[in-house]
Formats: sequence, C-alpha cells, structure tokens
Amino acid sequence: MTQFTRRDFLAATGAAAITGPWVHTAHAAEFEFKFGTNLPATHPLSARLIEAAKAMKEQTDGKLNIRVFPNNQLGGDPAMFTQLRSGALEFFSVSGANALSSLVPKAALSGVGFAFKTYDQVWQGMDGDLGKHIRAQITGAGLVVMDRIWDNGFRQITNNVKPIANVGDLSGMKIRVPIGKLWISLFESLGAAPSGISFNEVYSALQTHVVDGQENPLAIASVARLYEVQKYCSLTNHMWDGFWILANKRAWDRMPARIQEIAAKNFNEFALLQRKDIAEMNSQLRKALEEKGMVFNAAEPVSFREKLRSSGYYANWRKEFGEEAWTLLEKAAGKLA
Ligand code: X2X
Repeated sequence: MTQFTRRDFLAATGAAAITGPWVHTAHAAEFEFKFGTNLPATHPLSARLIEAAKAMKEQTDGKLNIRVFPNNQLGGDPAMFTQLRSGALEFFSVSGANALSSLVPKAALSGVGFAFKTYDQVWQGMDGDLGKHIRAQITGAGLVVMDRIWDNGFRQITNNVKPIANVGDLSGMKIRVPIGKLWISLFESLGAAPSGISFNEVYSALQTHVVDGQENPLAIASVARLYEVQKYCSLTNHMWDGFWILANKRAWDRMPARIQEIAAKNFNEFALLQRKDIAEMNSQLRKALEEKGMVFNAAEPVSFREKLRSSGYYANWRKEFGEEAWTLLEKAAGKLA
C-alpha cells in the first residue's frame, strides 16, 4: 500500500501556490504537544486547560496545538511526572505537595497543614513572594513553571466510618493521601493511618475498602463521584492545595519567544477563571452532595492544630524547609507555631 504523505502533497500541488485560511487546518501544527492531568474533563482544571489550549491554537494560527489528556489517561501522577521529565509528555499539572515534591521538596511548602485560612492569604502568598520562592526551586530543578498556580481548593475529609469532629475521631483511621512526604507526615501526626495512593486508584481503593477515607476538595468529591463510595464529609479545611502548570524544558525551548509568550499568557489568564470556578463550586457543592446522600459536619480546627504543634509536625517541617521558606509561608498564612 502506498501512503500519500505531506511531502507528496506539497510536491503535487506546489507548496508556494498554497494560500488561504484552509491551509492551517490542512497542515499538522508546528508544535504538537500533550498535556496530562489527573482530573476528569468536567473538573475546572481540565475544562479550563482545554479552553486555554484552544485559545493558544487560535492565537498562534494553528502553530501550537496542545492536546489535553484528562483523567489520568496517560497514567497516574508518578508516571506522568516521569514522562514530563523525560520529554515523553510536554505539559503536566501537579500539586506541589504531590509527585513534584519528590524532585523539588520545597514545592510542598504551600501544603503545610492548617496554614492558610482564607483565599486572600492563599493568593497573596502564591501570587507574591511565597510563590516566587517556590517557582525558583522548580526552575532550578530544570522544569518550566507558569507564574500563576491553578486552584485545587481547601481539602476536606470523607470516610465511611464516622464524622470527624475533632482530631481524636481520626485516630487509627485508614486514609488515602496523595503520594508525598508532607501528606503522610500530616496524617501520621494527626494520629491517622495514611497510605500514599495515586489518584487514578482512589475510587477503587475506597470501593474495595483498602482504605476507609480520603481527603480532597468538594469539587473533586463531586466530579470524581466519590460520593458513590463515601458516606461522611467533614469540613476540616486542613490544607490548601493548588496545581502548578509545568512544561518540559526542552519542549518549551523549542518554541520561539512569541509562541512561548502566547502560551504563558493564556495559562496565566485562564488560571484566574479557573480559580473563580473552584471557589464557586466549593461554596455551593455541599447541598448537591447532601442530596446524593453524603452526611456533612463542620470540624473544629483547634484540636487538630494543637496536635500538630505537640507532635512536632511544625517544628520538623520548619527545619526541613529552612528559615527563609518558613518565614515566607508565615508572612502569607500567619504564625504557625
Ligand atoms: O490526588 C489528589 O488527591 C489530587 C487530585 O487532589 C491531587 O492531585 C493532589
């Protein structure tokens, strides 16, 4: 079988003669890149990335075509992160306290337990000196990172055993956390029995009772249908979490400056829309999840913070992150211990 290639086409028609707007769609884009995410296409992280990619394609006359692969289609977070570093994947969104912290330990800084209390504190820190400090570490590790972090949200605990009202209720509970030292340490310090499991395995781990609970913002409990396999939802707000937009450096450097600018501008602009989506969802989803059968309660944070102080959690992480980083976190979130 003979194949009619692009070269044959150009030879047959005479490339110089080709003009007109239809030409853009007839050619492959100059930069065909993949973007992997761990969340379903309906979650604002994936949905807004798809929109951002479309805007970039339009604004570069089709030269940059980023295809978004949501829902762990390219593998779980550890696999996607490996692919990003090797160049098999060009773009990846990841929480700083998740897979990224295995390479850049300081990226976990923004995930310290019971640090941020309000979104004002979060954006002041992450769009300010704290975020700048973290991005410098990420860049130093050889990755490209966009300026604005996208929102995951304040995390809440769901489980099948009982409502978590104070820290004692977590005692010995088998709870899934993302794969990251800071997360394991947080839940161990709170007295629970955490396991690091990548997000693509969470639904089945809950369904088969490998673990009794997990913790995520309400938007994820909703779009990933965790309410089907979880009964209680306790509003702990124990950690704020966000997604850095990362690019493989060799892939990024292949693009001319003009296209890099268009890509960065759109990632950073769509970040603001995505943050708004998440704030709205997380403030409105309680009722919808209650209608699906979840039982909500508000946890009281004082006993949790007290346990973190007395267990040495804050002191240990302060040492781990160093004084400069810790001061930046406290400048944004207030004194921790
Ligand atoms: O794995 C999770 O729980 C998630 C989706 O919130 C993160 O990416 C950290």
